[in-house]
Amino acid sequence: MTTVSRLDAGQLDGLPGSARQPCYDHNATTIGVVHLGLGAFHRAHQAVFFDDLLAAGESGWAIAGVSMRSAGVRDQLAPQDGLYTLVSLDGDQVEDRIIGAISEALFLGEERERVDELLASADTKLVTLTVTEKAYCLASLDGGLDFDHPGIVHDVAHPDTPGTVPGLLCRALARRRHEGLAPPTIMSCDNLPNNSTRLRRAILDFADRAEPGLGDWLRAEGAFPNTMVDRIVPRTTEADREALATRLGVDDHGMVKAEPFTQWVIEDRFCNGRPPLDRVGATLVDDVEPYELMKLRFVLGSHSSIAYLACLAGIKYVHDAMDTAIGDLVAQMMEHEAQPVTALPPGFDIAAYRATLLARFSNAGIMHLAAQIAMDGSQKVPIRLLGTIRACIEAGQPFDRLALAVAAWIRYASGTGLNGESFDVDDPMAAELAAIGREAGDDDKALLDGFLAVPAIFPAELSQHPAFRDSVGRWLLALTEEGALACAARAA
Ligand code: CS2
Repeated sequence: MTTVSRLDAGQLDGLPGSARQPCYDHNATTIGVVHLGLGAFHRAHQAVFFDDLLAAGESGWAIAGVSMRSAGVRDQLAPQDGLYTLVSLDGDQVEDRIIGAISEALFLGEERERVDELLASADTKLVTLTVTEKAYCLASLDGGLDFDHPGIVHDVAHPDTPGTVPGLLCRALARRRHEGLAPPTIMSCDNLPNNSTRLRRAILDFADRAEPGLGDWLRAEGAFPNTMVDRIVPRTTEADREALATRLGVDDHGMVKAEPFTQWVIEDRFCNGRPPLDRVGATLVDDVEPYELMKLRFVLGSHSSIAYLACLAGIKYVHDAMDTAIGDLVAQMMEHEAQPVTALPPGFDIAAYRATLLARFSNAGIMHLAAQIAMDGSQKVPIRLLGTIRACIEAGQPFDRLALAVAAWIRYASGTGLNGESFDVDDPMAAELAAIGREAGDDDKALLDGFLAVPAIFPAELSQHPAFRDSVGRWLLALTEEGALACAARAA
């Protein structure tokens, strides 16, 4: 392999013409956004919109990215001036783009003082987050802050060194209030419905407990716009980095890869400046909910269905699964089970949206691992599959294809596949669910009863619903007897 040096600002001019580069003066920008959760999705999605904004002359919207839990991404980006390559893949088409929007990459555990300074800065007008819902420390999906959460217990007792998102933001907000500064707009970009509303609940609960008056000040002065974010961003591999090094002649430790499709729908509600993201392709709306439901029920429900059936069928990549009956199944599932119960945005072309989505899943260029999507099923299945099934039941609509996907997840999460193979289930509840699987052994009825008895996943209205139990139970048995592809073909 040619000798390559690390990507940094000094090399931008020398990169091969194939690499699209920042077309603005990095030094002339000001940090206006603090982002918590410096993962691949942020770097392939929001940061790209802000890079376009900076290129459009809006120089006050550079980003300081903060990793909350580890120094890994900071150590990747800081030595290369926050620069990284976004590799966009569509079949055999590859586009390399150097993103410069992240001016600083920080790790809270080692750079708290700088993080505090940025959160309290008058230049900081927006805080965005991709930290996953677990980091909100909510007692339940629709509940308030969990004051028994170990991190919250710590932050209440040690307000000067908070480690949780609610604790960290409340400390910064209290400082801004004391210094007479307006709060920044706080915008979640996590994959869940009413994302910023849920985050607002966690922050207000902490504020009410931590400092008299802070919560009411936030209720009066703050803004927490909900958002829907969409871009498939598979995990980057060493082979991806080596291919990039061959193309550009640089070793980019912070590269990310993604599909070309990207969508950002934002509730048009800001309290401290308004980033003109609609100038660079984002959609500013009054009501995000229809877009959230579409994302949840069409994109994520299909993704999880593909993931579990593919894993049971021994298929590694999403695009390969789309070439089998699994692709037919999700096409029919979207049209005949998700669509009849989902209120769409006015005038929305749902047939075109479904066709685009099937093409996105079939994109062989991104090499999306089914196992990556299969992670955290105990958190994902309730909102991606069970929510749609509940809507179908309420509307008297069929949900047999969705029930097959639920049965596939149960079999997968049991830890033992259809041929007795073991799955390395990456899930906060993996141990509990594997224990149910072991207890059930080869008895599919016992496996069904064991899983449906977990209230954190299956609410009583489902676990005690005869048609739901019957449909999932029949598919569990059929998966054992016929296999995943035969079931997908029969259900499609
Ligand atoms: C995927 C999502 O890993 C997963 O759970 O379903 O990351 C999905 O690729 C994105 O939300 C698409 O916008």
